[in-house]
Amino acid sequence: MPTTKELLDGIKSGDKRLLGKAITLIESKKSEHREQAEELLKEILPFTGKSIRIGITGVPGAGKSTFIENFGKVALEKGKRVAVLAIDPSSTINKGSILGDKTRMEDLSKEVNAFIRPSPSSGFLGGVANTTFETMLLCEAAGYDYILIETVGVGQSETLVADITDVFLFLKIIGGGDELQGIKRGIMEMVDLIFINKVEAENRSKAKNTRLELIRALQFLTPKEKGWKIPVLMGSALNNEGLHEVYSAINEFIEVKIKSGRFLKVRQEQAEKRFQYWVQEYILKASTQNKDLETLFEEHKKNASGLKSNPSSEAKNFVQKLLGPSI
Ligand SMILES: Nc1nc2c(ncn2[C@@H]2O[C@H](COP(=O)(O)OP(=O)(O)O)[C@@H](O)[C@H]2O)c(=O)[nH]1
Ligand SMILES: [Mg+2]
Repeated sequence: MPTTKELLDGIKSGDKRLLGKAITLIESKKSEHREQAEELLKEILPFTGKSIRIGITGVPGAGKSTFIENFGKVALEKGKRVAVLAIDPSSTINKGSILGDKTRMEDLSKEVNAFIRPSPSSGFLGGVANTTFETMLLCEAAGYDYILIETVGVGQSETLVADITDVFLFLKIIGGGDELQGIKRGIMEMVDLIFINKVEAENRSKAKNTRLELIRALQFLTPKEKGWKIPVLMGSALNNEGLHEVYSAINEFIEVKIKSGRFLKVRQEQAEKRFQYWVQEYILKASTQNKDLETLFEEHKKNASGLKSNPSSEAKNFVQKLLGPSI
């Protein structure tokens, strides 16, 4: 592993190879790597925070990767630099799907001003989201203006991505049953922008109906950001239609957030959540750092799994022994 200084200089000078190595360091579970990762994160912090962090969700096959490929090109045309990250829960199971995505972003992955990094293929979702958050900071320090995070439209990963991004885009396709499924799934509370994708000549009028249905349904919801009416845009990622409108809408939304002071406030709230995540992580780690504690931890865990004792009281008893009776 290169030294922290080599990684820092490499990241700041736009060296993709060293950025890749730094991300691998962040994703590593080894404690010596974690120490160096913490050191590097401290060094890069002054160079972070300047990008726009965009989360993109939608059911598998909705066209997220195709959208990212062509939306990325729109941003490149405007002289911006684009980084693409992914959180794909299925990758922890079949370790395969991300490869499909890389092939979908073939052009973008060849661009000098674009960087694509698939989701780590191991670890629980919470952890994946955390490494993605830190990977985002590295990409920001490397000077990428837009960080696009693709996730799959399944509950937990959507919430996690909404929790680390500035704007959350829902890619919807028409047909295939109930148009308002997204609303039922409660995703609308998290969404800032909707793009109806795969709208081509043969389904344009149906798409217009879907758009009106969504606009009507959105009237009953309080948007996340005051003064922002969630736009329902439509087009075709494959045919590069409607992507410029999405680009403008995203920038307009960020302006609204900056003017209202919410941009910074939300980032502060998100950093708090990351802090809480790490407190849990370090307490858990401390719980098994020596033989005695580990035995105690296992004992209480066994009581809980023995179903004869309530898990929360076992946890409380254990943490009281770890941190003292003040709990
Ligand atoms: N007709 C049409 N097909 C599209 C469009 N966007 C994506 N696709 C196709 O839909 C399939 C899934 O696309 P992909 O980007 O992998 O979806 P993801 O699973 O959401 O990332 C691929 O065959 C794409 O070529 C579109 O706008 N129109
Ligand atoms: Mg994809």
